[in-house]
Amino acid sequence: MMHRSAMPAFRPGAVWSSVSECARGESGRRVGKVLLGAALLGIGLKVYGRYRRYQRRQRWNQAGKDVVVLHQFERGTNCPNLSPFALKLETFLRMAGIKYVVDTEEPQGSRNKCPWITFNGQELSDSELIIDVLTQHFGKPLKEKLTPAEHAVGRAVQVMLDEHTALAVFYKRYVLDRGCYMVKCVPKKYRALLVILTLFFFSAMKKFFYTVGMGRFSEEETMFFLRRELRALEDVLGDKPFLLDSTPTTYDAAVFAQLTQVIYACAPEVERYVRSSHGALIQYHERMKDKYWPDWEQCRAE
Ligand SMILES: N[C@@H](CCC(=O)N[C@@H](CS)C(=O)NCC(=O)O)C(=O)O
Repeated sequence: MMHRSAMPAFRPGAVWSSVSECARGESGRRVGKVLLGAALLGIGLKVYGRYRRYQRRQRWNQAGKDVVVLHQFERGTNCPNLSPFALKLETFLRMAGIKYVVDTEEPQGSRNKCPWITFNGQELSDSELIIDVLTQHFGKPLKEKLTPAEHAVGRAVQVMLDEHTALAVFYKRYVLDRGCYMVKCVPKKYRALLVILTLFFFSAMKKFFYTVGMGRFSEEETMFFLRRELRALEDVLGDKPFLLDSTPTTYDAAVFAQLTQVIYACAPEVERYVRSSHGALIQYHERMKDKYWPDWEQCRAE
């Protein structure tokens, strides 16, 4: 072993001169050119990306006064959108008679969440916050005559579905079934990409679901939660045509969107279960579909 005092002293000047000597050599110059090229390409791509982003925003800002630009994922094969939050928002826009155009070039905005909107030059995200802003702006376009207690029931149902039922559906889709059924629900052109992404991000997804809690449960336990929530939803619905009233309210947008995922975009056995055990929910879904999605078939991807 070398004695400490016998070790050669570290001299930064010497290191620098051997690096610069190496860089002056033929291979050093070649490496330098490659690095410079890669850096310039990276900067170029970033600048081009920013420019395209700027151009898109210019275009969206010209959609017209009070016209919503709804940024969301492309249509699914079984239903108009595989994001329940995007489907909720689009359903709300239809219910409220608000003019909108759809963009699928940038489905996740600056908060990296789908959906988001551009509205009168402003960018807004989160389906609930967006519905609230639009409701204020358009002077409560849905004429709801609900008591505070009914509003509370509506909110509780919406939060149950958006924050818990949706997690159970996503967990079944992406982890328990490893995306096998989802592949059939996305347009053909994205199938290979979905398979690669699922393989690549599978452990990250598992970790995410474990962190939020749902990932700690078995398939049987997850389905137990799902069945219990569908039962609760059917009990709140009772024999009313819509969730809380004889006419639809804002809460129906969330119910319809989450129910769509459960029936059409979770798993074939889940769809069979709902059809055989929850006729009232199926009829409710048909009622909403007929009223607000007469173009349902045209809104399905190949
Ligand atoms: N609370 C949000 C939820 C939106 C949301 O989670 N969207 C999903 C798609 S279904 C998403 O963008 N996920 C991407 C991510 O979380 O990184 C809303 O209501 O808009």
